[in-house]
Amino acid sequence: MFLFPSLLVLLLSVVTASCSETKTCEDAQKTCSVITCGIPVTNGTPGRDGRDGPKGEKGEPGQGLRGLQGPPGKLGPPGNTGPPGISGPKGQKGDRGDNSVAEAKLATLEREIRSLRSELDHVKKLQAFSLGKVSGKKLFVTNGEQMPFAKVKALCAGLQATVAAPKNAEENKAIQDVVKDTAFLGITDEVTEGQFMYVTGGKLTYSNWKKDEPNDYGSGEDCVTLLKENGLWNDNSCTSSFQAVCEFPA
Ligand code: MAN
Ligand code: CA
Ligand code: CA
Repeated sequence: MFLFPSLLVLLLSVVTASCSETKTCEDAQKTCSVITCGIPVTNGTPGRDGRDGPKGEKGEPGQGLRGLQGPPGKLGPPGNTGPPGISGPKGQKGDRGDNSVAEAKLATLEREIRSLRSELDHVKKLQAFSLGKVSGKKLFVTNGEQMPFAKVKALCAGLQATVAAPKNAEENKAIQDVVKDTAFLGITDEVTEGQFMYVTGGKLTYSNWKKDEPNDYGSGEDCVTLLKENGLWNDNSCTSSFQAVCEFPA
């Protein structure tokens, strides 16, 4: 805005200069667009300073000397505990002590073990005899109780035995003879429907199914029972209760 008055003064000076020397004021009126008649024109006072220009680019770094390096910083916190070192070398063997007391105790224990072994052998023979055990043949034992299949498995396992599973007609007859009612056998098709396996592992090598069995009746039957009356097999519900029979190896 304040540039304008200066420009106007300048323009007026030029026009006045070109029109005031040789021509009359009237003549000048014919040729000049701006005319100042009668009043002599002098230059105006200089305008005010313009606004500050934009900030210049950052200068080159100075040539003066750098300041001295400061003092070292404070000591940092201590580091974590390192891993344990490797174990030291093995010590030397100690002196041979007096073993006599320990040796006497050991001799007594060994005598007692021999005696207990002998007594156990005797009890086993008596028990086998009382249960009708025949040498070279499996022993089938029942407590006469009825329970679901899972309980029969647990009961036999607790006796270091397995659920009775006949591998031939003779074993099937031995189980039939020992039970007083329908009993579970250690055979199921729980893994693959229709594929009966021994619970101890492996496919069936002997079976004695009743006519029209197995039929996976109702909501399904994955366990096997032996009928007291004829020794024939029927697939049955594992959650129903039947007599528990365990077998001990021959
Ligand atoms: C009937 C038959 C058998 C089945 C039992 C279930 O005896 O259908 O196949 O296992 O019922 O109680
Ligand atoms: Ca089944
Ligand atoms: Ca059935």
